[in-house]
Amino acid sequence: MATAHGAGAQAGGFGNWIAGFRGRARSAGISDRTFDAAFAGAQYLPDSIARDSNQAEFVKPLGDYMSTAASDTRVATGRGMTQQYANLLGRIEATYGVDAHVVTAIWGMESNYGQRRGDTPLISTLATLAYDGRRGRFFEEQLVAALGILQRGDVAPRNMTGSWAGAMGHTQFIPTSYQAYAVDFTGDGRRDIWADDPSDALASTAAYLRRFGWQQGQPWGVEVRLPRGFDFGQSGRAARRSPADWGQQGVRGVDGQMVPDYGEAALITPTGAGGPAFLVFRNYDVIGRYNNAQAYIIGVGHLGDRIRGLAPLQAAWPAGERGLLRAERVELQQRLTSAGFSTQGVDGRIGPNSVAAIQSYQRSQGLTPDGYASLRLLERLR
Ligand SMILES: [Ca+2]
Repeated sequence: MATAHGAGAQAGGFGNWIAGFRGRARSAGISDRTFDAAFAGAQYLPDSIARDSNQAEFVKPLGDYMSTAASDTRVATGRGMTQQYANLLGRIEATYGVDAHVVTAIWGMESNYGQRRGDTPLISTLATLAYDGRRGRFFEEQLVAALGILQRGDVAPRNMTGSWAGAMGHTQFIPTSYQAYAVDFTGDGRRDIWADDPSDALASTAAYLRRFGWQQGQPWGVEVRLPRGFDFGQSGRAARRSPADWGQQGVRGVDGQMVPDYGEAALITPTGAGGPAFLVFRNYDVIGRYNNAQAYIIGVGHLGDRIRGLAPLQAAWPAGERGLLRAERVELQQRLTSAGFSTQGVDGRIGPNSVAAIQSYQRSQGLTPDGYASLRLLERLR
């Protein structure tokens, strides 16, 4: 680990690492000419390492996350963008069959509509993280992809910038995703996701969602109301039924009507019985291919809905309650198992067995069996 080295030793080690990496890049088809142009002026960036190491696990309360993700300002700016770029977004929607408000929402989440595309030199960032980071292999793969992008001539080395973690452009593609999915929508032969003009970046995002099965006109999810005495054992991302089946269980839209048949849906309650409930459709999983964190998917989906003109959520998120850290999830599993509610293993991941164990425990305590691994539940078990 570099933390044991002095700064000078680090710089020297970095130079040696680049020299060794040249051979591996060559084997991956990168010419010396591309390599030299890319690494001219490349620097070790201690900030990237510090930020990567300090990415301490912090689980923001979902309500706090959502109030930023779909803040009034971000909604208003997004609506402005759909007007300013109505023509472009309309053509992208017609080409890829992905709803324009969802593309706009990803743009808002990833770079605040292009305002924060990242201005760190990408090759320096990726080389630093490949040399010195805790995920060296991953970043070396990204670095090779980035050199491939330069070799193809999509962007000049000086314009290839990104975030401290190597995500690039308006919608923050990592180099391997760019290589696989980015498109040239302007027709100039270059897939330019870095320029002020967001055309290629937004089209690339639509192409990506289409590739993973986006169904035009299908919502990501709809907020629902659950009937009194609802059996939470049916909830969870894996259990899919038709909206009509859910309707028979008493599940209704917040308008009191049956949820229209957009396809099979799972019922999720991200903060347990004490917060919003949603029926989520296939498009929920498609957004998850961008970033599979539940908060992110709901954030994008809801921001898109607000941009489209739909109302805020009706149910309130529970205030101030954060999610469990990994060590706490492990402890929860251990305590449930010792109390006679086996989670069938202790891995820190709250899967179906853990949910079932939580529900059994909740029933035994006369609590609503929503299976939600909350801090309060852990405290009760301590
Ligand atoms: Ca282009």
